Amino acid sequence: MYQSKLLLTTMRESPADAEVISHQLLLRAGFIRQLAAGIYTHMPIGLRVLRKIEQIVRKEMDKAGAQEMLMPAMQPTELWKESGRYYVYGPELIRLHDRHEREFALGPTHEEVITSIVRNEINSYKKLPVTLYQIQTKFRDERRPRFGLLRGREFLMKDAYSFDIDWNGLDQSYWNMFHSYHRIFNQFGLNFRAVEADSGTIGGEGETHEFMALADIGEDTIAACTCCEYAANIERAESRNPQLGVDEASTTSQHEKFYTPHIKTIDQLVENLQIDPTDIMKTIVFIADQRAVAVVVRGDHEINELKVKNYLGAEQLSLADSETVEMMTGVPTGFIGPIGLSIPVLVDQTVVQMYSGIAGANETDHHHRNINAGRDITLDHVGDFRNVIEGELCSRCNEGTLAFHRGIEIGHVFKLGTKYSGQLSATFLDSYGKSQTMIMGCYGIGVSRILSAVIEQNHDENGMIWPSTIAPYHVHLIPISVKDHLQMEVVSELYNRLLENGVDVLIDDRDERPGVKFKDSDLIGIPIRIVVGKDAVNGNVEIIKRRNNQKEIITVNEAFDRIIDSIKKSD
Ligand code: 9G3
Repeated sequence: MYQSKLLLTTMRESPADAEVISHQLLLRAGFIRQLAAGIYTHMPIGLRVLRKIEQIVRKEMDKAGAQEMLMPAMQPTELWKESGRYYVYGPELIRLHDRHEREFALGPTHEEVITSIVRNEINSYKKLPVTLYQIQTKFRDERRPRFGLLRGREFLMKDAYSFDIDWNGLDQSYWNMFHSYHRIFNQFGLNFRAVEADSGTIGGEGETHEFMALADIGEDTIAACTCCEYAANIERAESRNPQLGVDEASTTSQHEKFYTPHIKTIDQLVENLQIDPTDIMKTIVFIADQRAVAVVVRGDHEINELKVKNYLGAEQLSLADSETVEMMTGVPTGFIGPIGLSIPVLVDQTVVQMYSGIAGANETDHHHRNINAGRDITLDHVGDFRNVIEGELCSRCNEGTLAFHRGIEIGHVFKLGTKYSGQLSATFLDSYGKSQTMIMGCYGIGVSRILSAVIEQNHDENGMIWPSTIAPYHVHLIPISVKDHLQMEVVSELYNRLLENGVDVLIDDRDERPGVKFKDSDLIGIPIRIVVGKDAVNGNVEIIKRRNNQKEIITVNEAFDRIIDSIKKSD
């Protein structure tokens, strides 16, 4: 491609509203242009990367035995009423009416659509299992789109759906997809982790994993063991509680109430009583589906609302405000405690081991001390209700500890079970002729989000650094003077040889100063640069590797061989 022809406008400065480096570089390098908040055009050079990402995804999906299809973006909302999700999603689900006043949703995902197709096409176990996928635009009206392609309102997703006759079949489909995801993300050169995740609103009975590209600006926090493979989204991560010696638990005196005027918060307790947060049994009241529940964790721990919600199987969970607390328990906030409460009490397993704790006495200006959890608290509900803390022991192996990382979710795989096939009656006749419900899984990759994740992990102060597998071009061929016939001879001869060997080449044939060309070349991050200058007369050119800025004077033939080799090694 000749750069004088390519629609490519680079910018020296990045727009103020671009907060993260990937968003800044995508704009400055002319890869994307914003049409509206969270809605972007992929310009020609950006689309080349997007298409290469798609092709790698497609190749691995096909290798995994999945079949590609393309579903509509416009979905009749009747399907969402059938699945019961029509009322679950609010303004994020974009709805419209056609000319006949029929209501449609712009597809944010396609569980309902794919299940409605498969239920019509498959009715025998002989046609199962099947995994179907598409690479298609999704619409989600995010309240706060930001970070460019990382959180858009219209974006490209690969979404796959598997249908099996039983749970064992789903297990095979799930791990088949799981391993193909590793192959895909490795080809992008991404530093990623597959982490145990929470199946969230999509529900489904099974396990689920998120694929996280490690990046400081990532919205998710993951806990990964320093020794073994364990890694989990903080939403569900567990740690191993060090077992306290039993003898301490029996040596404390009876718990007693004592006067604590206006001492309401953890800090005030610590300040006034000269104690440590680990001595406190922090009790917080939540409203779970309109019912009040109290949750007790140690003073230095944070309550994990998702763990509480999942334990209760609640649809909604929110912190109770102080009026509600007073109304529900008769006790003012700040003096709530686990002993003698009229509402259910969920006690974190770490609290159960405490033998001389301090907590609100459920009476204004009073607390209890010397609380021995095993002796003094009704332990109807004991579980893991807290966030893990960095450095805690791994719950899976015996030597590792948990390290925290920020991550960008680039993939998500779910075991859905019969959540959709049940609701939409996707059934089949088994080998005994008995009607059974298909067992489903679903598997997503944020295709357009990959561009940003790769840039976040591969850039320097001069711009992007693309791995050759998805670079917009493999080689940037730069003549120093386009008016010098010899230089242009060498350029076009090398260009044609490379093109014949399937190498993607961009020639910077603009009549610009070398400095301008080199700055632009650094910005768009093409992995190999070949500069053709005065030394061409001796048959020499300069090769520059974008990743480590390694430079070398070599002959044109050596340059050709180096380029072919490096693409084969694929970076
Ligand atoms: C909606 C809206 C937003 C959504 C969903 C539904 C996320 C929704 C979860 C998934 C699960 C999997 C198949 C590919 C992999 C991910 N945001 N999810 O279901 F109506 Cl507005 O999309 N879907």
